[in-house]
Amino acid sequence: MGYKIVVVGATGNVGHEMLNILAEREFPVDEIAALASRRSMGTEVSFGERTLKCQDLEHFDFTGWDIALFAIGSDATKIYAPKAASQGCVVIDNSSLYRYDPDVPLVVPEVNAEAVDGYKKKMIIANPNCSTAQMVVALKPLHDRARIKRVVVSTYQSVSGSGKEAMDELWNQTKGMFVPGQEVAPKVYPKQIAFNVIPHIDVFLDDGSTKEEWKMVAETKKIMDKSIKVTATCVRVPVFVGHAESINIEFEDFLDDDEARDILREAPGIMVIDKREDGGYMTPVECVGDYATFISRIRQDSTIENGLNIWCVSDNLRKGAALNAVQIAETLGRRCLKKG
Ligand code: 2RA
Repeated sequence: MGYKIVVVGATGNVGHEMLNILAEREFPVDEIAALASRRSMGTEVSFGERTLKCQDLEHFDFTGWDIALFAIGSDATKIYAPKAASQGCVVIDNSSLYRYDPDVPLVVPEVNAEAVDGYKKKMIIANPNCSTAQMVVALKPLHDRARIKRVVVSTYQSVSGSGKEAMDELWNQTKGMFVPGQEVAPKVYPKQIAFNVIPHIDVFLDDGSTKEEWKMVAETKKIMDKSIKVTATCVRVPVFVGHAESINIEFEDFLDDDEARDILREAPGIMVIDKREDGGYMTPVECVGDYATFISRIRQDSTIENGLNIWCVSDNLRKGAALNAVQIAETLGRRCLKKG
């Protein structure tokens, strides 16, 4: 006895990955529906060996469906998530719309799986921002051992985080650099992304930070511990898939790098690739398609009493979005929606 699953936004980067991962992990699916906007109605998407034809989200009735994985923008989510919830279908939402709602659990199963138990309040569970998800997976085991006081993180975020149009812009802009007359002006991004880095993701806030940076602060506090101080600088880089992060951590208690490495090696969802030699670390192009959050460059920060530096890399479409959403569904099934 399995679940009736809906994937909303099935034609986008994350929606595609949700279908792939549901199939890869053999999630117990009795029935599955792929939904998209009216203009994408009829579009075929893969679910393992099967091909699904996208149905129209606007007229879909969620009654009798168990879980809906949402991978659409906040504006559309605002319309359809409450509709699905009111029809008895639990929504796992990848947009930022509900992440900061005190009545909606914000969940990374390796960190706060028990939070899914609170789904009944709104029948909605929120998926964190991609840059937050990989970071809290890395921080949680270290926090449990030596209590984190402060985190300083710089991110190197791939263009797939902005969607397919951004990936096309990077590709065409890069090609255009070498073919006279085929230059491609910035459109998705305010400046050239090819052979460049852009210290600006999402909108600017009054204090000079960006909303992407604010998300990492607010979400880390909600998922892990509101006492942790976080400051972030989020940067877009000319990489197609895979986010990387340089994370500086200050603890309450001393934690040496060898012990930290041992702790991380045993922690859920983490793969440590950390040798002090050429190539002894993970890079974004190598993480694509993997489930793991990779940790490298583990070393003491001797400029403060209890400091550590780490390098963290993960597939932003997987652990950063689709995989985490499917893991939430798995956790929800185990803890709250037992079948059969
Ligand atoms: C980005 N985190 O990388 C944002 C949304 N996926 O663009």
